[in-house]
Amino acid sequence: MSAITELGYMVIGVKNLSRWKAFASEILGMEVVDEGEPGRCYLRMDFWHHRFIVEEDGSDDLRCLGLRVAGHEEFGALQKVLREAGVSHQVCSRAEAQDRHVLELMKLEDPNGNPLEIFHGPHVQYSKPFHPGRRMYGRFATGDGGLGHCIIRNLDLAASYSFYRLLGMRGGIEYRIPRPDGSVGEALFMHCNERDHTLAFGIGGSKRINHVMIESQSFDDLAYTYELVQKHNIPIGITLGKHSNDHQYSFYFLNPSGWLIEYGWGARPASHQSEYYQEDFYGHEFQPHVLTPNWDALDVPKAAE
Ligand code: MBD
Ligand code: FE
Repeated sequence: MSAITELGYMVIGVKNLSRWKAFASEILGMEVVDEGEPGRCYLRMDFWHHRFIVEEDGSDDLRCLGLRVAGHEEFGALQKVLREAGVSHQVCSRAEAQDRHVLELMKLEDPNGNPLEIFHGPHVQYSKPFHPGRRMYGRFATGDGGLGHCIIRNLDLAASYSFYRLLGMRGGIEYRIPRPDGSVGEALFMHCNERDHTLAFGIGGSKRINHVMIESQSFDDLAYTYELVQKHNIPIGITLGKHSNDHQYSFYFLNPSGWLIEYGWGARPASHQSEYYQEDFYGHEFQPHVLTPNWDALDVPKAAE
């Protein structure tokens, strides 16, 4: 009744907005929308007003995730669930909701300190067909599966699991990866719709966000993006490979903020039953030498600064 239905939007903070605009359009194929607000642009992937709000705040990190519920009643029911569980949350003003282009909005934090916004009623613009920022063979796979998935900061897998269960998400430990020192690395994956996972925990770095996965409907867009990334010498953090949980064929590369974009194709739907794996099908070699590059030195399209 009160459950999250999708990862609807993300707010990201960046150091260099013009570089992000060029990267989002010319490498990722997203549509950049500038509404004249200083230090802000929007990125579209489909009919929604935006899937990303990009703000030039210098943080180069996730500002918040926008998690959708179905409607007004579900929004109210979730407030009750949070109140009864003692999770603090702030229901936002109409002006704050309007700033996100949604009908109703509340703000809270997960147990890892990741800022969340729960909303219903996104602004969807069917009069404005998606116009990719560069050539695409097909379209992004969004729809009922939301914008994609991301891996965010985790402090305690059990606490993350309980919190997102409260929000109506399902999932569990899906990878138990043996490490050379004999210990085992565990990663938690949670879903809320037919996308295999929407949020994952247990893999990370120093930022709130490790990566966001965006998925193409066409294999040709995966291959074309791979070629573009290589042509512009954008560092690849994890090589092409296929994941065991979502069966997605994907690769990971650095964005101008120094965290990763996973670009994928061909995922299977969520299985709704637990399974675990020790490794992927093939590929997905981690490239440990990939650190935040000097973006000035890369041959990446740069919008007029
Ligand atoms: C994923 O999407 C992912 O990013 C990792 C690290 C493992 C399985 C699926
Ligand atoms: Fe992923």
